[in-house]
Amino acid sequence: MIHLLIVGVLVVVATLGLGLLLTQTGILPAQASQQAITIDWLFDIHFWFIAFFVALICVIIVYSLIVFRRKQGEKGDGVYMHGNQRLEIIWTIVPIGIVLWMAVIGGQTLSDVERRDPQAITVDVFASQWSWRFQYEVTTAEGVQTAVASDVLVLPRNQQALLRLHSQDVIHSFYVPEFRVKQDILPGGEKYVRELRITPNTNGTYTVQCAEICGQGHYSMLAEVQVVDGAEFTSWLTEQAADCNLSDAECGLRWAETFGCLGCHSLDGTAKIGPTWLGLFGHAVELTDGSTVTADHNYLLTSIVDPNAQIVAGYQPNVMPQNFDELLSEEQINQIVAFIESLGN
Ligand code: HEC
Ligand SMILES: [Cu+2]
Repeated sequence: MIHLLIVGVLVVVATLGLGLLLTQTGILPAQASQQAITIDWLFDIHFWFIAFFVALICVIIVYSLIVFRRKQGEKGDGVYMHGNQRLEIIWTIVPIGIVLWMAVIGGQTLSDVERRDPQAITVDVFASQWSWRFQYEVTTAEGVQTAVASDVLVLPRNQQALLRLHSQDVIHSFYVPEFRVKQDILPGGEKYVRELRITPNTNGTYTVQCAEICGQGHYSMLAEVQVVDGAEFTSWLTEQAADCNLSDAECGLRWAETFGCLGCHSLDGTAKIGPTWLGLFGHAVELTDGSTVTADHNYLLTSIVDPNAQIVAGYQPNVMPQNFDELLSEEQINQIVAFIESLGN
């Protein structure tokens, strides 16, 4: 009886220590969405169960090892016990009850996390090796429907965002640890578009990281996420929807940012996944077939709309996306070329 009491007390103490360590010491990232609160609630319940069972098992083992060890002069094995029906019924019923209850709260949490808000704003997310593009539908003051593309995901606080996830090549995965929720992104067109709902509740800057190995540049597939006040979001969107009224080269830089070119091309001479744009225009480029061409206006244009036509020596074909002639307008492509030309000498 005294053994039972000591083990009981030790289990309670160990459970408390381990449980508090797991739930109170901030081993999870900060919470920045409504969904994160719900998911962490479920997490904490699991942490407490884990703490209890680890404590139960470890305390009994360690206690037995020490207290019931074979003492000097003792002979033979311990007494075997079998066939305790009452115990067997208890250790069958109790775990079944726990598992069923966890299934119920798991289901409730899932439906809570996926709850649909009819007021949700929609953002189309385009993942490709190895960049992110976010597209918003906007109606301008003149009543014209237009799309805004951005390389930063800006979301208003306390409003549900419905992300529609598209992949242009392989399987990617959308994951912002502070939002907790995660969703794989499948190629294959509209039929395979997956949805993810997030209600950010804390202003700040976060990072979306691809959570599915997707090729040699997977590690670099990151994008910034900004959660801002509703009013700030609206003015940001309006500003983005306005036509680019800067110089051609400046607009070109803007498109190169929003369409993810700068994930692969540097502006400072360093090689990334693709060649740098610094000092490219007007200079000789060596190609994989051994020939040399001058990077003139036409060469740049072709490199963008038909990248496989000429492959730069030391690089692979099919790494640069092949669909920029569909994604970008002719004007946008010309502005990007103007921007690359401005980096020429
Ligand atoms: C996933 C990485 C990636 C992205 C994104 C990407 N490129 Fe490339 N790009 C490459 C690679 C790799 C090469 C070299 C192989 C080749 O010639 O196709 C290249 C080559 C080029 C070249 C020829 C460079 C030279 O030194 O001759 C130009 C111009 C270019 N890209 C423009 C763009 C533009 C504009 C965008 C965005 C609209 C873009 N790229 C997006 C990977 C990328
Ligand atoms: Cu990816």
